[in-house]
Amino acid sequence: MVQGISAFMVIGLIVASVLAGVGAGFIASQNGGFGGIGSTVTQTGANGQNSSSPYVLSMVITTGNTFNSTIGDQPAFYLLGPNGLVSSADITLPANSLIELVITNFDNGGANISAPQYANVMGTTTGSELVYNNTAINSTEGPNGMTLSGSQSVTSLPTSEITHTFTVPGLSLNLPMASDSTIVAYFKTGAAGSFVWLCESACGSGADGSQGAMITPGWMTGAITVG
Ligand SMILES: [Cu+2]
Repeated sequence: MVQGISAFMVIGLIVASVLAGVGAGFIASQNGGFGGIGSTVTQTGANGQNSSSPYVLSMVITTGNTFNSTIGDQPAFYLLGPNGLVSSADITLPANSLIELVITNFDNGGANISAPQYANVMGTTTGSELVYNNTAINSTEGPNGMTLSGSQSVTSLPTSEITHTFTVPGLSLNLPMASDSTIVAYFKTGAAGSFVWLCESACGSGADGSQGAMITPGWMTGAITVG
């Protein structure tokens, strides 16, 4: 009986520790940091009203993914879930919600964007995106370059620095990604619906780079279900 009570108390301590950890994540998220993975935390504010932290969508762009024996390696977007990387072919987001999108890009190759507008950050709540650890931009720093200290808020990127974009035309969202960098951006979903996400930087195969990964769900395009 005594042992049973002890075990119960240990479980209680573990639960309390987890809750404390979630609280810390909420604070970091409000400061523009990394809040967690696919989590929504509801807190009660000082005014007694509930407020929610963003729903966090974490993505990773890797290289060295074998597309097939003819084309070879292609870059790909993945979702970062609780058990590791999973396909980005189908993304689900809550409706009418603030989304914190974190994309970590391990690709250092450049690719031409399909139109100049895709160098601009579009559709975020702040009109900007935060860029972290962009070694490529640091190395080409000049009169129009950027000096990064922790992170920098940008409204566009030099076209020569862009390796991929995360673009959702139906949400008017465009997030340019520079080499070897992480971005954090915030946007809001509206009513339930189905959307397409894609990359507007010609990083695929074929003569103009628009084939292969560029047109294959789970690589450089996919579906977003808001609901
Ligand atoms: Cu791409």
